[in-house]
Amino acid sequence: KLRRPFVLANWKINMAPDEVGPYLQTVLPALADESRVEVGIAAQDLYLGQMLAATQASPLTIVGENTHWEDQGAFTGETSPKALAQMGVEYVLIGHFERRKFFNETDETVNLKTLAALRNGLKPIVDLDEDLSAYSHLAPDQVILSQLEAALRGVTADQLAEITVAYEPTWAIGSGEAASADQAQEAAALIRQSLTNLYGQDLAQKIRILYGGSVTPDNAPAFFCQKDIDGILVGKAALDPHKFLKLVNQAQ
Ligand code: G2H
Repeated sequence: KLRRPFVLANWKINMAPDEVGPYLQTVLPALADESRVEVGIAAQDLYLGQMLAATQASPLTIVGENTHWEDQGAFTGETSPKALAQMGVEYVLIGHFERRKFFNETDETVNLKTLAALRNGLKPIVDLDEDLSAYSHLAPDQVILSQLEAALRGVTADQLAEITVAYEPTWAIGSGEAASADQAQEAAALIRQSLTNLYGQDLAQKIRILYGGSVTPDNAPAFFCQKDIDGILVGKAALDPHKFLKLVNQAQ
């Protein structure tokens, strides 16, 4: 397969400190020789050090949930992309729909953060959300494509290979109502076409596009079957390590 599937849990600010160890103890042995699929967990900064230490001999990838766009300086309360990279974090989520909605992230800050991640050797997972309310004057496909173009402004062809795109229709997140696999495939195909227009077909074919929004072990197989969907970004269902492993096993 041209693109290795990616199953990514997004813990958000769930999970108590004393739950992190037991969760990893459940998941890590089952992943010991997993090479068919890339498996990651995005967790709040507080837990990253502990998780990196626990997963040193494991294929599990540790992902940051956010980064600032400056490498260092007087930005109290923010997370330095340079520090994330030096800690050994490999990927960082950028522009998750909750960041856009609750923390005023804009296309411009998403772009700055994407460039900051790349500059520091972190792989950005760029989230595109389909927030129909904020863009009611535009068609949904234009919403995601304008977000994609804005996020990638200044990203070179060489850098594009480091990027993963996540498509999360706002109305499907945490609502229990996932997009249909067909709807998600349509959006993913549109994103890939746009990547082709911007960077050419060879590169666009290599970029992974994830679907996120109320994914469960019941609906995941339909997403994995889609031609342009290369993985899933999972919130709620992944808080249960057994469900998370089930999703990993379903990946194809
Ligand atoms: C969307 C998703 C994970 P959930 O935020 O990013 O969460 O699976 O709970 O809809």
